[in-house]
Formats: sequence, structure tokens, C-alpha cells
Amino acid sequence: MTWYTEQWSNECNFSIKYEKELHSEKSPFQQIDFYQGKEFGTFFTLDRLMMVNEKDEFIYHDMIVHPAFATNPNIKKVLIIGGGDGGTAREVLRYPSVEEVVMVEIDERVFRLCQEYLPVTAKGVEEDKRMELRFEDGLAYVKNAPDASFDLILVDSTDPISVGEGLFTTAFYQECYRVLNKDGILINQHESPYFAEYAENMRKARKKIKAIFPITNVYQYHMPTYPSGHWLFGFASKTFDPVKDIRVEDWKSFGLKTKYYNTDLHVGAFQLPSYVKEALETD
Ligand code: AAT
Repeated sequence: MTWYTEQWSNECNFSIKYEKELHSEKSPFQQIDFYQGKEFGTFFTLDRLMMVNEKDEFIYHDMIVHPAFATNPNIKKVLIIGGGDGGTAREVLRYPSVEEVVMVEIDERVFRLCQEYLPVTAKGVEEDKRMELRFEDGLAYVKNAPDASFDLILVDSTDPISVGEGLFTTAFYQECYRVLNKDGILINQHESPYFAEYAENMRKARKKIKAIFPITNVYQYHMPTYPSGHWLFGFASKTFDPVKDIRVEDWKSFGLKTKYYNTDLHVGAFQLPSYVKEALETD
């Protein structure tokens, strides 16, 4: 028995006890480690930061996918950037109305190892006929993608350090805008308001996206294993407002059973604490 410890700030650590280290390697892009423990089940880290575990992955993957579909139930073409564990694709593929999903993950090793050790997120993704899997840089992919070719872009990325950095740039958000159709929605991993370093990332991302999209929002969810447990996604859109335009009955008619997301929570998730609102409004 030993402990996986992650530094959440200079003065605060988070630890999980694990029984077994399942795998460890350095890919061309990052350090990858898989562990098995009791409390959170199997989990993996990239560059020693928690990415996914069996116990709370449903929260993140429900929240990155379903609010967009409840805002626009006619989404057919989806681009996922990152998301190598497969959890985001798994939730998108639950919609029979989705026709095409392109997933662009920079590190094939993350996906292959999740197929081996984390079937809860990766199983069945590669086999779905609607999936196109590409192992390349997401920023390079959007630069070359045609105009107005997707209804939804989901940026399921690591933090803005090392390989994930390009996915937090103005150039990337501009390409996303161009690649989205006229009703397009962009959802992005938006960091956290609580610890200073993450809050700074959050503020910077907000400022850049706000300068490009006409409708921009930030929404929150509770993620026990990410620093502070309070985590955010960005919702940027060309036409639809996620709160005013929510299509409750249409979403319910998909008949999806979700463990975290529901349409009441959808509305509440966009109501942010005052200190978060203030931080997001400060230039
Ligand atoms: N589904 C929740 C898991 C993740 S992992 C994010 C993925 O983004 C990783 O597999 C990483 O390899 C991939 N990635 C990073 N940079 C790029 C890039 N430039 N192009 C394509 N894929 C990339 C998200 C965890 C969030 C953690 C928050 N603390």
C-alpha cells in the first residue's frame, strides 16, 4: 500500500492510497501512470496530474457532453479534441442522432492504455462506425479543417502546460469558431476558480473566448479529484444561449439515463458564486 500524491497548490497536497501500480511509461508527449486503488478504483495520471478515475469520471463526462445537447438537440457532427480515455466519446455516442464523431487525441498511448486498463471509458469507442479516431495535435487539426464543418466542438484537454498549451490560445479558439457551423457550440475544459494558478488559467481562457464568440458562459460541477473539487467548463456559442434556449422536453425525449446531469442541474450549473463571477469579469 502506498500513496499517489498530487500538489494542488504550493501549500496543499491531495493523496489517494493505491494497491498496485498497473503501468508507467514516458510517451513522446508525457509521463503516463496507471494505478489501482479501492476508493477511486483504477485511475491514470498524465505528468503526475489526475486525469480519470473510475469513481468520479461520470461527473466530468456527463457535464462536458449533455448541456450542449440539451441546448441544441439537433447536433449531428461532433469534434472532440483530446479526450484520449474515451469517456467523452462514449457519452456523445449515446445519442442515436449523432452521425459523425471525429476525435483528435495527440497521444495514441493514452487511448491504447485506456482500452487495456480503463474499459469503463474506452470500451466500444473505436468499434462504433460513426467514430473517426485521429492521433495528432488538435491545434494542427482545426487549422486544416474546412469552414462550418461541425455542430459541436468538445475540448477535453489537459491543463495549459506542455502539449495542452496550444488548446488555450486565441489562435485555437479562432479556428474553432471558423470550423463550427452557424449554430455551433464550443465546450472547453475551463480549469478552476479556487487555487491561484488554476484561477489564472481560467481568467485567461475566458478573456480570449469572450473576444471571439457572441454568446459565452462558464458552468460549474463538482469533481472530487481535481484541484479543490470545483471545476468548470466554458460554453461558447454562435446562436443558442444555454439557459434561455434549453430544450428540456426534447432532451428528455432522448431517454438517456444520466448519473450526474439533469435539466434542472443544467440551469443551476450556470449560476456561479460571486467570487467566480468577479474573477471572470476582471480583465
Ligand atoms: N476525459 C478527461 C480526461 C482528460 S485527458 C486530456 C487529453 O488531452 C489527454 O489524453 C492528452 O493527451 C490530450 N491532449 C493534450 N494536448 C492535446 C493536443 N494539443 N491535441 C490533442 N490532444 C491533446 C482531461 C483531464 C482534465 C484535467 C483537468 N485538471
